[in-house]
Amino acid sequence: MKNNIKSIALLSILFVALSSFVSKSEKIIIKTSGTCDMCKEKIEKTLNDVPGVEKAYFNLANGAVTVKFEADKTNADALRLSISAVGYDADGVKANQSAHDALPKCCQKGQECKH
Ligand SMILES: [Cu+2]
Repeated sequence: MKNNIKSIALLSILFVALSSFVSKSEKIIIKTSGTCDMCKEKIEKTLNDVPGVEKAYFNLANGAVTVKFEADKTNADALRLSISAVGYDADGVKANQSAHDALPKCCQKGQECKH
């Protein structure tokens, strides 16, 4: 009986620890104006440097970046803003203009990367 209570207690502690770990993590997909390898590197690095971001993956095929993050440390709007700050559109958030103009020519909107 004593052992039973012990293992139930242990199990519930484990469950609470696990569920709090799981519920903190969120995943979103943000559409960006990035197009090439350089854009990919820049956007992934920018997001991976944001505190709370677990993993950012930029899909070259459609310019969308998948971000896994801890919901109590950052949020979707903050992530979109950090993409905008380095010169790219992020969903409805327009790119910061001066950051955009400082990008390599082929990474700017309306251009096509051929490398
Ligand atoms: Cu580019």
